[in-house]
Amino acid sequence: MLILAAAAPLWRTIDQPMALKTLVAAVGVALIAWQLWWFLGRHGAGVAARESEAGVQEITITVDGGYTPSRIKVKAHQPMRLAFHRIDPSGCVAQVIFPDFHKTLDLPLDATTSLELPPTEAGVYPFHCGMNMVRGVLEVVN
Ligand SMILES: [Cu+2]
Repeated sequence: MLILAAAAPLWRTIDQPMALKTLVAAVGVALIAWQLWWFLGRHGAGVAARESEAGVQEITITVDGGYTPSRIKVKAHQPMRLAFHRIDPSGCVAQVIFPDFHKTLDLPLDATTSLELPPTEAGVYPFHCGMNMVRGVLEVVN
């Protein structure tokens, strides 16, 4: 027959020092802040596209676990050509989507694929991978 020891409680509260509780809370807040910065923050001011002789703004974006640069600055009312150089074998980044331009581009591995976009108004135009996990921003400024 199984006899349960009634005297011993199943758990007991261990009172931790206030300093330890504060430290744990502070580390938690710091991790949340870091996570918000990592996922939502701006990482740098962005990289400006250079202009070709034909007046087309050009920039090459390396696709490797993310877009480098991930924030691209171009001038408004001028055509642009974005060249994506994909070296990441992950299927995640096999496509890049520009929702505001209704453009979807397939990116073959170890190749550079260019996307030409028409001159556009100033604004912030996000782009992302097929699953909306890897993101970048096209910043069009006057
Ligand atoms: Cu993805």
